Amino acid sequence: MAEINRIVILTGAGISAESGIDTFRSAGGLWEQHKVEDVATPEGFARDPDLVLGFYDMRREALAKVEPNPAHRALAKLEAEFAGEFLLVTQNVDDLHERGGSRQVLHMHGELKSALCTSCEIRSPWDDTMANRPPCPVCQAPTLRPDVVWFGEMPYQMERIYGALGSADLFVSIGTSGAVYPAAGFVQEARQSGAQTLELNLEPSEGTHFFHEARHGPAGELVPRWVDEVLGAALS
Ligand code: BV8
Repeated sequence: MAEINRIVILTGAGISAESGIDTFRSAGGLWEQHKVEDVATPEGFARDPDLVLGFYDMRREALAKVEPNPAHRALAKLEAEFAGEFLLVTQNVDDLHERGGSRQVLHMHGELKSALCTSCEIRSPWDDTMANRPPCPVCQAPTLRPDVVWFGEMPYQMERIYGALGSADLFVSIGTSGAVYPAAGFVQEARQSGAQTLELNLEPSEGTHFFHEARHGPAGELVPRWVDEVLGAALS
């Protein structure tokens, strides 16, 4: 294995599937239960805020019923023990990476446990409902929305992500279908700057042909094994 000093990891809904959180595109998945344009767009929120706030209240409450799995914990171990630079970017809005022990998690699509006030535009940690229009903890206006990135909105911290992709030695994509941009384009960005690229996913993703290597199976098995390899190689 070539010298690896800078690792960028991208995760998607597949890493939380074994914890019992629905993925989006699987049979019976979130996007089969709810129309994307109704619950995950600014237009949908303007049209029916009760529906959207209720949708995210349901997902926030469900977090109390799930636990991180071995894949989350393995990435926390890699962060703690890898001597080089490490950036974990997730498309997930759940808090299982943090509860699995990860300290630095870049939520490019936002977080369920954060509220964004559309009056003062300040974000506040949030672990309650929003459909009842609670007051903003800062300006008291009853104008909180989920602090998540909806379709058509700009994902968070894109400069930092592109910067890390531009200098990565290794880019690893875990549990994502590669269907949503700009995240789905990261593998090409990383390759263009000379990084090795690896896909760990239950099945080939839409972008599987862009990766140097792809391993298919459950993240709960693939990720701990891969992390031991990286940490093992670092020791030899
Ligand atoms: C934007 C938050 C401007 C809310 C989400 C270029 C081409 C075409 C379209 C576009 C384009 N650029 C932009 C677009 C439009 C759009 C887009 O991509 N549309 C798609 C549908 C075609 N993108 C946007 O609107 C983005 N904004 O572009 O702004 C801009 C322009 C330039 C530069 C910057 C910005 C904003 C998109 C974000 C929307 N918000 N989430 C919420 O969560 O409710 S997206 C949401 O869906 C997730 O965050 C995630 O990103 C996506 C779901 O994907 P996955 O996580 O991969 O989940 P999925 O179910 O699809 O797949 C799961 C995978 O896991 C499967 O492969 C399965 O095999 C695997 N798996 C299952 N079990 C396991 C497993 N793997 C391992 N182990 C298991 N046990």
